[in-house]
Amino acid sequence: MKQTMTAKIISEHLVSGKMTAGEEIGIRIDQTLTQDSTGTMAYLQLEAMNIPRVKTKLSVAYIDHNTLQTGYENADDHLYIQTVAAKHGIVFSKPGNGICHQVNLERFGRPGWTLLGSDSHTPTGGGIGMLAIGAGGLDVAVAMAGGAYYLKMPKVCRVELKGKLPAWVSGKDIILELLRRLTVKGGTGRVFEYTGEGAASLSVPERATITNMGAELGATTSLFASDEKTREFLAAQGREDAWIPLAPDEGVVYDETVVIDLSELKPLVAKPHSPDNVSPAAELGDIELDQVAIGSCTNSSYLDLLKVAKILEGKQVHPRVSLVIAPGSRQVLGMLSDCGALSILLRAGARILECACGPCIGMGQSPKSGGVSLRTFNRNFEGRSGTPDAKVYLASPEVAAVSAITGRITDPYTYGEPPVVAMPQQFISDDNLLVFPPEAGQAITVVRGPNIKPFPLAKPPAETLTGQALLKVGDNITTDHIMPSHASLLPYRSNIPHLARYCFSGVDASFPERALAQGGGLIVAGNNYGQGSSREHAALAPLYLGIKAVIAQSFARIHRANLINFGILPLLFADAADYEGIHLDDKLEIGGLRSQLQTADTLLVSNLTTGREIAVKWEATERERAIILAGGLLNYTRNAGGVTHA
Ligand code: MIC
Ligand code: SF4
Repeated sequence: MKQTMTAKIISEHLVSGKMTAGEEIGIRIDQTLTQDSTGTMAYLQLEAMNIPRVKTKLSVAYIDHNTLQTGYENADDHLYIQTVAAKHGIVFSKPGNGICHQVNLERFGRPGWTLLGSDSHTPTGGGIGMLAIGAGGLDVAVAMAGGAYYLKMPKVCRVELKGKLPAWVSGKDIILELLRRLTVKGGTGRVFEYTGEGAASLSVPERATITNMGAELGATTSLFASDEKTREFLAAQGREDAWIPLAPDEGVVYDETVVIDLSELKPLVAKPHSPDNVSPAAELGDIELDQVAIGSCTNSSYLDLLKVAKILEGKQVHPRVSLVIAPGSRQVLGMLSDCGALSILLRAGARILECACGPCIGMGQSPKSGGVSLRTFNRNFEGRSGTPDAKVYLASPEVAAVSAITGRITDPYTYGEPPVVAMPQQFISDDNLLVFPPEAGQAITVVRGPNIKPFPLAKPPAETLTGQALLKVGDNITTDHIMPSHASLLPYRSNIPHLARYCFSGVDASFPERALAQGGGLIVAGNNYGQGSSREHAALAPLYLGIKAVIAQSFARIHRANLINFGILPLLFADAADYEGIHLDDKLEIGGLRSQLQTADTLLVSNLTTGREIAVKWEATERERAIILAGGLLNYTRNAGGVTHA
């Protein structure tokens, strides 16, 4: 039978289930990655599983998010991760080595392998033909312990890229175009496979920009073929042995097809406050900028920054604008330095930041109040920059560099000839900031500073669920709304009691206090609840506050899995219109819960305040039912006597 690339990789890794779209499948995971803001929790969970060494072919722990060390907390977490990684046979990437997705692509990614990462942008690896999926830290911990990763078999959507990119248009514009067409929920339950002459013509970094931002579509992951360009990229990284060919079978039938004619694309910009709010740069009107930020796991490759340097050569950053540049990895920074591009950037007036996530997650460089920032990043959710009323626009490095000079969002088309850059024959990589784990059997003390706190454990549900609707929110609520993350909160990712005080702080600051006073309750939401990050904290903080269920019109994939993993029920309105029938503070009750959770697909919720009864869907697999009944994935794993090996 003819197969897509997705089907080829999944069938080689399948441990349970049928490969029919929508059915639950379990797959073996070859490689895992964690980063520090989700990693602390993931490793505490791995420790709770009592596994001496990881069972994957390779696991890497990156430090890239929490690198502003304004107190002891982040450094405590780094040392905990470093020592726990050494103990369990995990490679440790020190702070300063770069952003997990960029470094993983350069140094560890392999076409045809599966990668599970505790970060939603793990699909970056799809740029070299890796089936790379983002998940909550607990799912990644289970994979490190040798367990399968369970997901719904996605639909496979072909994105046919026709023609050639015009001058000044690049990979970022392709994914922004897809976001414009399909929106932030358009990719739910899907893998996007990029094919056609346009896909073949893109460089690996451009492919990785596209697969990275597939996360913004809500996609399970995205894939490019592993072709000659991939082989050349891996060879230039000194890793040609990692290359295998991967392509869809000729004539394979896809579940869906989208066609993009590259020659018709223009430089695009996503406007505040959503990555799908996209317009051509030329049609935005006159938007004055206070800041331009170049970097993040989306656009911080050597080729991206070389283009920026060529545009800025001999020019000056506009007096009003602060231009900040965070190279994606030490390899990128080293190469910019060696070829002289770094001096060009400095002379033009750029502020060079550490190779880390930095401003993308509000770790420094928050704009002025009401400030306007143009960024090459992937997310522009309200408040994410650390400045609640800032306006963040997203665009390609080309648009960002030209706009840094003009001081306003500028279509670079008006700017002259585009920069021409070529893929280097050889990347430099010294790997000095990678710490490889010692052989098994050595005595290693895991160091836990005062910032490391135990995490809350869910309890099996009671027979009757009663509680108030403590919060009612609309569509597309992000994990940044649920559990905000910026320089002052990120250091507490291993301290849930502290974090929980800020749960939903930008939406309704009284929520944590009300939830604790009521002994918990429920949340009511619209479509695509929990989009964005993989952070489990968006489930753990509500769990700590006593939230027992979320009733929504639909959920984002990773967040739904996180809710189940931490024993919170994700329920769907059977009739979307019933959303209107629940008001803030209404008292809700679900009777006969435990027995129904086992088999029922529909549950009845009594609104004790209005006297109405509504139906909610409990569309769960057998495994998910068992996890909820056990009170979360850790309890479930313990009851099963440990992780069952894939
Ligand atoms: C993000 O971009 O939102 C993050 C910060 O990388 C998150 C992970 C986290 O919250 O720690 C993600 O994308 O999963
Ligand atoms: Fe880091 Fe931003 Fe990428 Fe998240 S999206 S991994 S914060 S660079």
